[in-house]
Amino acid sequence: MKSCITISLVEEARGGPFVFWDGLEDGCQRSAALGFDAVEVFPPSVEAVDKTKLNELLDQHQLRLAAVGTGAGWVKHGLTLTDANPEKRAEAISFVESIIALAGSFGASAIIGSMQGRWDATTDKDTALGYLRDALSSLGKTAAQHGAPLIYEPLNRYETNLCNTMADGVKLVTEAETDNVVLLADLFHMNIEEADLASAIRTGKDKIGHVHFVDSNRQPAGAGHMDFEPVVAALREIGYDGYLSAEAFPIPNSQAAAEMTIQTFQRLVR
Ligand code: LER
Ligand code: MN
Repeated sequence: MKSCITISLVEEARGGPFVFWDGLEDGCQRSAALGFDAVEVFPPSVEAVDKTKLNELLDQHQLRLAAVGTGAGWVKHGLTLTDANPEKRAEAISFVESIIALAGSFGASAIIGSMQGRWDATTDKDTALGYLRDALSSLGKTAAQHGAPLIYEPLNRYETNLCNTMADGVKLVTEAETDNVVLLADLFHMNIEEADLASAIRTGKDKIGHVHFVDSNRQPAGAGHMDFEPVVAALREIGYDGYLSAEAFPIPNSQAAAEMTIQTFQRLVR
């Protein structure tokens, strides 16, 4: 398993659960200094990312780009893949496609989390899940053309009412018309929704393609009451060899959160 840490470039999301907030240069430099293997970037749009500069930074610091988040599609542009309006759904698809192309050029995956949206009075649950399944089918195939899996993230009940658990996620990605969609096991969401995190990981099995590594209170791993040993043991048991990516609040600050994360990672994994 490899270490990874998040860098948010979305001003509107300030206060959210990302570790670094002060640009790609600062985030890459600090991550590399602590020995992280990779970074996960949360951009406002593809236009906001200077690809040449990012390439140089990754090269210079010997870092990989693990994944690129699409959450700004929702936070900044109000788009979801389950919007009742077909034009908005199409816009949401093209936003994600642009992120898939950006991520793919670095051999990285795009992540669909909050862009999944929710069902409501205008769109019932089956209809919304149908939209989501169709979107994952189409976007998963697009991601395959860019040489990387598409990552889909079940979220806790306060963020979506579509898919809250690993079991829900397995059902959804298994129904998609492609096997190129994998699941993101975010330990914070799982701590709210799952009866047992280790058995949920066993349920996700070979479908799990990314992990958000964070404590029970969404603070850096080591700052809450998460029992990480059985979680890591279950990840080993299923043969997971992807990233443990720190998606956590920068508490008490970005640098200290990154330091705590890498210490916990080394204690558990190395
Ligand atoms: C949202 O809560 C989350 O966990 C992110 O990874 C997805 O946007
Ligand atoms: Mn997450």
